[in-house]
Amino acid sequence: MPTVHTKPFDDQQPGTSGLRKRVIRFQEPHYLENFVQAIFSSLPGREGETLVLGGDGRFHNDVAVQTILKMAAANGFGHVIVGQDGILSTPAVSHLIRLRETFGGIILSASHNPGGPEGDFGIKFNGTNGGPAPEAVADAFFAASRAITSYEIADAEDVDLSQTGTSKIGRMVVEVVDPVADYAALMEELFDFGAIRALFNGGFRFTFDAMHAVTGSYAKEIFERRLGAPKGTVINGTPKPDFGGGHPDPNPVHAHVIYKAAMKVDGPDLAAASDGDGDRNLIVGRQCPVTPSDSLAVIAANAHLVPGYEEGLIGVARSMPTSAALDRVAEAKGFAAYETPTGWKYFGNLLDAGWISLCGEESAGTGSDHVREKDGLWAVLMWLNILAVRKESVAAIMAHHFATYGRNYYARHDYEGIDAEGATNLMEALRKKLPTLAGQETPAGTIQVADEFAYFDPIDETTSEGQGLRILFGDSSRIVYRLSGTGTVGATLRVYIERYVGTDDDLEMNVSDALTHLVDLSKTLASIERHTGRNTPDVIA
Ligand code: G16
Repeated sequence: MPTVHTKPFDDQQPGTSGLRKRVIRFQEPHYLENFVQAIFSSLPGREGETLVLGGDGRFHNDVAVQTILKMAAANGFGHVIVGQDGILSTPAVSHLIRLRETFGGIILSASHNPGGPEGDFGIKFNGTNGGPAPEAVADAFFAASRAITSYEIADAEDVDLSQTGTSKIGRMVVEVVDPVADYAALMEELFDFGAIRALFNGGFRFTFDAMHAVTGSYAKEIFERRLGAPKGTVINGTPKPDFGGGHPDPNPVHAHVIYKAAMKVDGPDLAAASDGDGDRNLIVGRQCPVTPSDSLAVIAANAHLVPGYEEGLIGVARSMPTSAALDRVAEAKGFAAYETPTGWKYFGNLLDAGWISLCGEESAGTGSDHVREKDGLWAVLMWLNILAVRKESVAAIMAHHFATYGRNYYARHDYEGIDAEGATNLMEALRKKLPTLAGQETPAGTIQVADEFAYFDPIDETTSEGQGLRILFGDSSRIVYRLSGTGTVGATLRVYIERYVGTDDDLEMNVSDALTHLVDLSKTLASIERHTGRNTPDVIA
């Protein structure tokens, strides 16, 4: 097996979710190979083991899959299960790892980031539990990438991935599988397909935007074939390497076609979308957008109506910047609630230990213990199943939810592509200021606590520092600042703004009106304009 000599690249530190860079960076000679070898070299006991491999089909997916197959063979793996045409959604990879009890898997995706030759590419490793490599393992990949001098790659022909079946590279078996079948079967186990079918038969109007990304084939199979939704329910359902020139981010801007349709008086009962690799979701009822944080809370409050969760939830978790709407449900229903840093990898231990059965993030990710990734189609099926049982509109369910638990008004302001040095300076200056802030009176209320979030993992007893700067007010309002770990150009400052109002307060305010004072304060407290040159965010999520 040929050994290829190489030199380290200095930018292969995984971020919030694996290594994400521009496609052109990944196309540089040895760049992908170095990182793959860094992964393999950091994983003892891989000899003869089985790996799952697939990606969201974005530009460079096909090339990278062939390279990784040859490297897996040269690195001693015995078997690779790969999705047909090299395609598997992120939750489907997680499921396959668990179903087939494999050593782990490699996912090729830059999630909701744009694709195509000018777009982004990414790679991450998921372990034997099906979840993203924990921080310490990702750090080991980075350390290995900095010390690399050579990599192993089999001298072999490309494998035909267009048909399911098995072939070999040297002694390693390559098994090409249908990307959809096992995942769809899992969904049938968790949800009441009969009830959802009856919902569609009763004239319920649903539209799903697959954004020319990986969920197209999954959504057509599940919604149109197995659940009997009318043909055409799934739009943009053909996966394309450049996502049809779009940006596969399921938000009101990029999924505007279904969003606008749902906001009309005669719009569909439910509009939904997923992202590049199928782990994020967007939920919009007729004239009723649902924030990811609220969606998570509603799912937690109603999960017992769904067969896979009818015994009730054990516990729940959310990432720190996610609104505390989930906590209100947990408190009322008597299950434990945990607060973790941003990144699905931090839920893994809690899920594996059986401490939580449901979790989610403000960044449009919701999931449960059925896999170890967030799962876009699962979230949509959750809503469909809940709607089928409750026989109410999304708006009625939301109104009832707020009337029961109160409402967490919430917005995330993103300042994108800002100068990295300015972003670091902003965070550093604010960090220094934190000790002086508690007790300060502001137009948004009195600051009670100002600190930097650190997470102590109760299972493996590790601590993750530096996970966001928090300004907390006495009425449960808060402002949180952190820098994104998924961007590929400059830095992105995320400012999360939240205000809780109780059930006897105004539950129907316009969100920006409800948050005005906090938004103004978020800008002055951190001197955003001085450090970034921007006074308004690029995106309000
Ligand atoms: C990834 C992670 C999520 C995280 C999100 C945003 O999602 O898996 O856990 O919440 O990035 O991270 P950041 O705020 O650092 O950009 P995805 O869907 O991009 O893989």
